[in-house]
Amino acid sequence: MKKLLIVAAVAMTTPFLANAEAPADAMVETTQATFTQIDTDQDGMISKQEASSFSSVELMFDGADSNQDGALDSSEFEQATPAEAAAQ
Ligand SMILES: [Ca+2]
Ligand SMILES: [Ca+2]
Repeated sequence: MKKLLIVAAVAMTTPFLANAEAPADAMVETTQATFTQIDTDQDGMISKQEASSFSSVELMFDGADSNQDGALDSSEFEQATPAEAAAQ
């Protein structure tokens, strides 16, 4: 019982601790989680069609596609996504 409470407490406070102590790591984790969410077919690339379901991603798509291949890979997405945008 006590252990369960501790796990629950850690689960609730970890995002805040991560933001305070390691903003870069927290940002990458959030961005990757967002990337996975947008990459609905899980092929490791965000196509323009996938991005069209997320207006904020669609808007930055062309600017983020630095190699102009019509899809965003995770590094393109990370570079183009500030932490605040990834959290939305
Ligand atoms: Ca995809
Ligand atoms: Ca690309």
